[in-house]
Amino acid sequence: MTLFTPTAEVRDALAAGSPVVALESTIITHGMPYPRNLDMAAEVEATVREGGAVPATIAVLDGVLHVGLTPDQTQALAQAEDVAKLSRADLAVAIAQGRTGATTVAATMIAARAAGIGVFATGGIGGVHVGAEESFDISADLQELAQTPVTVVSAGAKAILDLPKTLEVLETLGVPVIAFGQDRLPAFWSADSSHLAPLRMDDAATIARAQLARAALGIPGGQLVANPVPASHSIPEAEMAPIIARAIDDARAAGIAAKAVTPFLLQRIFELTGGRSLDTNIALVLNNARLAAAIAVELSRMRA
Ligand code: PSU
Repeated sequence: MTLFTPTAEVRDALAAGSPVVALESTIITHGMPYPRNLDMAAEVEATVREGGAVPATIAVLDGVLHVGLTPDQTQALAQAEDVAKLSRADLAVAIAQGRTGATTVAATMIAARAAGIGVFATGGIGGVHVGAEESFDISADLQELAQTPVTVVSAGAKAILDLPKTLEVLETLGVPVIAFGQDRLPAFWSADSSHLAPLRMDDAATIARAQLARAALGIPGGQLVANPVPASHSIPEAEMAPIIARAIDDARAAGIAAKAVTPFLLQRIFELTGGRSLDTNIALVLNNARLAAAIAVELSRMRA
């Protein structure tokens, strides 16, 4: 059974030990509207290339786990409706059933590990949802970070979440949460937040070295890098807070649950900010792609 299908470019890069950065596809299908999602997907790949690494966007297409997509495949995914959102629980099922699905942070980490890719750029990870004490809604992304040895470059956990509870769970699971270049945790759309980050690092080489040290010690799991969105696109936490609270109220009133919560909230916040949240989301993904490429370059150098 073929585990995954890389593009020729990704296969050659992996065989040569050259830098490769994994990219997820849920952000394309469930995170942004068409055609901005398609433009974002192309730009993020171009940014990884500019940084000296090969991009590998991951998705399941008709039961095949692709590591690296062609422009046509990306276009089809960006326009498709009713694509499944695949996490740890359903990735293998989608392959067995010949289905098409986009991979979340958790599923992308699993595919990256299987392919031998150590670094992955996304927007924001899932985490503990507001009201989780009632709903028990905690993203599978957190468990994945505890188990799968991939460094995930994000702008923090998405600010729609309960950030203090998300940090607590990550601490319990032994996941290093590393703010890049600052002491405080970024909060997705906001470069700064009221929460102190557990760890801080200031350069890509140290992040790569920590990943190798972790592996050498036999500690399972990955690292979460929280990279603040550039100041030019940051929306202050105080400005986002009432908008996020309103979106969460709307989700409750509409009875939105489980996998539908995050896409609903992102779309509602897009409407409530008059589209500004999407510009910021795209800016932060590109910024994360830049840093992920730099980490991948360092990793490849250190492994050589
Ligand atoms: N980052 C973004 N937009 C997104 C996501 C990340 O900028 O839509 C996706 C990721 O795939 C992440 C998922 O794994 O949201 C979290 O969903 P949930 O809370 O249902 O686990």
